[in-house]
Amino acid sequence: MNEILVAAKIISLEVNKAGIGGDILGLTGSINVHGEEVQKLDEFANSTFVHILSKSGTVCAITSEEMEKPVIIPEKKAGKYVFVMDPLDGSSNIDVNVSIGTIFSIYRKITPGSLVAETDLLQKGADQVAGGYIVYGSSTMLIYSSGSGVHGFTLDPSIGEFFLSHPDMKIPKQGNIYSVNEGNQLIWDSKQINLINYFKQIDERTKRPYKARYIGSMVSDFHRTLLKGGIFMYPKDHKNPNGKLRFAFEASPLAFIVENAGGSASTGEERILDIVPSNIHQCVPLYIGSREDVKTAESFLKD
Ligand code: FDP
Repeated sequence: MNEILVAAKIISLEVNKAGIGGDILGLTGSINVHGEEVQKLDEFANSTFVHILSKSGTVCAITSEEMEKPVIIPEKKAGKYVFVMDPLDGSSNIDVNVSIGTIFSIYRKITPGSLVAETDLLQKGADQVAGGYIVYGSSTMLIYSSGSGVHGFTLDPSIGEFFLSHPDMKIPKQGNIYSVNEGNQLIWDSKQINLINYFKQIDERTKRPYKARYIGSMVSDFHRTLLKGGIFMYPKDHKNPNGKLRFAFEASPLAFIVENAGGSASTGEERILDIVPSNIHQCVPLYIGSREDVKTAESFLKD
């Protein structure tokens, strides 16, 4: 956790001065494994985490949304954990001064011996040792869980330390906000359209109509959902039959957080944390947030 905090402070500083002092905004010119243009800050965040963690003696492998293949740490410096990250989520918001973040998961190496096997890298979401995220927003916050409660820490930039500001966070049982890229409506199936229409209907008892909020940085949309309740969705559509969000780097760590805060996360048909991915870059549809709202989504989406 200490190594993660050091990386977070370095990235936070860089994000806060983006636009001045150096050439850090904009594209690198390369395309990542998901076919997305890589921003300079994506690359900076990725290499900062890899650099710090690979020398920490605590991890044996690092997988990242920005790297096609895992980094395997040489045996001499390897530890017993696998670190999984989306180093800078919400890339399309970097250049417009909107909150972005880092999402991470930590798994224990499960195979004996020094070799890192595929089964170490492709573990069930529920087997995380810890999951969390850092949001670089109006303040920089770390939210994490190691399986007993969710705790939030805010960076005091004047002394460079994180302080416990949000102990034992709980998500409201039901919210009144839905969060989804509604521009995709014409490529959704009818179940998804019916679900959104349900949230828009008027019914005082169930707090409808819900408000619509969509930042387009999952980490920021999720942070609001955790604090205020409601549901964040990235459904499957005709363009992305498995959704757009990555299981290991985005869905699973946030599912771990939300469940530990009393909420739930589902593909619409199954619990996210029950999934064992078949490759490190696998995508899943995602419905995450207040328990009652995710239940409502599932009732529309299950056959
Ligand atoms: P981005 O492409 O900007 O990196 O995972 C990627 C992500 O952002 C999420 O942070 C965000 O919720 C989603 O994609 C936004 O996708 P759309 O632009 O398709 O809505």
